[in-house]
Amino acid sequence: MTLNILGTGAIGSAIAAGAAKHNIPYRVFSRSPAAAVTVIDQQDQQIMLNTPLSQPVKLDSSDVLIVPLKAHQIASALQQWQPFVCVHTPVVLMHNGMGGAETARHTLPDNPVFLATTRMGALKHSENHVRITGRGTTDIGSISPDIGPLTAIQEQVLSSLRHCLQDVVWHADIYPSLWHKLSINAVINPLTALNDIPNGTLLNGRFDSQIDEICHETAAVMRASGIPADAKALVSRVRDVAAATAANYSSMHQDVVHHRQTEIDAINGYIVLQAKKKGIAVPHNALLVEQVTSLTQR
Ligand code: KPL
Repeated sequence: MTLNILGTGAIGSAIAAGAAKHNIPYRVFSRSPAAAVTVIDQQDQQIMLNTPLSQPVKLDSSDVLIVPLKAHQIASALQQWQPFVCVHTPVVLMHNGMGGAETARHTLPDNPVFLATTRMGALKHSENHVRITGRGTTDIGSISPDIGPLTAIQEQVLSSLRHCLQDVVWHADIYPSLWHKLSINAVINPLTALNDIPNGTLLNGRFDSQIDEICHETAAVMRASGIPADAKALVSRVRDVAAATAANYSSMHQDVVHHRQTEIDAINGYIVLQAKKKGIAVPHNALLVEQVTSLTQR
């Protein structure tokens, strides 16, 4: 199976490096002309990736399209690729927040689509340098929860990703994992961006009541969406991730610093949207959306 990886971001480059190390065929695509990325792995080994291609190529069922882009980039990427994939080409979406599944259902209604979330650490230091900073599990599952054994295509996608990312877990229903990642991002990302702080500073006591309130709202929306959730457990996971990534700046913090569009609509915005559908009040999440949006419109 040939991996076709969109973009030269940290996670996509880490997947490509795994493919290069295990002699799995792969291509990297970048819309704008880009130099080859060098990935430094945890053993300090340097892996020079293939030079990105700037135009899509025709894909068939022996290819997989991997889309580790931001949620707001997915619609235009899938529209660009739609004429180039066949209905059997599997597509893997990996992004913070939610919304990609709906976009894929609309643009590629007949393709096998998978949703994944990873806890692997990878940082892009410069335009063409990525460092893998930590191992972490990648969770993956189909866009519609499965019943029964894995299909051949699911086995192939899982096996290709396992070669590249090692610790990959298949879920018959991926949505609880996606919601749990969302609930962590919904706290750490906006609070670090708004306060211009690294993740660990969220543990200094000053943010405790805000963290509790955001998690209470998110847990209520999760339960109303059929995902078991307990606010106290969410708070404790948020604190664990903030402690484990204490020195890091969140991706939303970095987006704000570099004047890039943030993922606020796919993270807290998604919670607000689902809350509205279920008639749940989520004033803290709504305020975060407003504040981060106005921060980036200045
Ligand atoms: O996923 C992250 C992000 O920055 O987007 C966390 C888990 C918050 C780590 O920084």
